[in-house]
Amino acid sequence: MSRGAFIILEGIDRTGKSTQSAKLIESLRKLNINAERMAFPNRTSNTGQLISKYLSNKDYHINDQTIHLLFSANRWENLDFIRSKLFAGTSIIVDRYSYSGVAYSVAKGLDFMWCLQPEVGLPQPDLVFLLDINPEDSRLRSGFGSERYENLQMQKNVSTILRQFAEIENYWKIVDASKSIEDVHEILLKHSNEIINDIQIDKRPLTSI
Ligand code: NYM
Ligand code: MG
Repeated sequence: MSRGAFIILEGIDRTGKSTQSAKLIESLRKLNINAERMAFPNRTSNTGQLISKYLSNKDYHINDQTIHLLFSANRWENLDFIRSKLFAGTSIIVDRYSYSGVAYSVAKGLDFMWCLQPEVGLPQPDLVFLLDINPEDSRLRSGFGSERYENLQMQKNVSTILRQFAEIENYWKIVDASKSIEDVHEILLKHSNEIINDIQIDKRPLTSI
C-alpha cells in the first residue's frame, strides 16, 4: 500500500482555510480516498492551550522567541500521529504548518534562519496551497480582529513572506482566495487528487524539511 499525501493550506487570517479544508476532506471521502484534517496550532494539547491563551488574550505575555518555539513544539507533538496516518495510507489536509510558524514570527522581526531551525526534521509536505488574498480585503471578512496578529500591517508582512515561499518552491500552488468558495474548492480538489495519485504511482518517500 502506498502512503497518503501530506497537503497543507497556508494563508493569512480569514482566507477560508478552515472552510476549504473541511470541503476538501468531504469531497475526497466521496471519491473513496482516506483523508483526515488537522490544524495548527492544535489548541487542545498543553502547548496548544498556552498558545490559544496567548492569541486570544493580548495582555498575556510570552516573549517572541518562546511563543515561536511553542508553536513549533505543537507541531513536533504530532509527529508520530502524522507519520502513522500517512504510512497507513491516509492523506492529511492541514490548516497551517511550519510556514505560518516562520512567517508570523519573521513578520514580528525575528530572524528567518532562527525561525526555520526548529522546523527542520518535520515531515515535508507534498503540496502547499497558498490561499492568496489582498490583506485589505480579508480584514473585511467577519471575525477579523478578534485575535493577536489580526491587524493590517502584520497581515501584509505575513502575506509577503508566504508569497516568497510560494515563489521559490515548486510544491507550492498560489490560489486566488478572492474567488467563490466553490471555485477555490474545485482548484484544491483537482490538485489534491493529482498529488494523491502521483504518490501512488511513483511511490515517492516521505522526506523532511
Ligand atoms: N500562527 C500559527 C503562528 O503565529 N505560528 C504558527 O506556527 C501557527 C501554526 O496563530 N493568526 C498564528 C497564525 C494565526 C494564529 O491560527 C492562529 P488560526 O489558524 O487562525 O487558528
Ligand atoms: Mg485566525
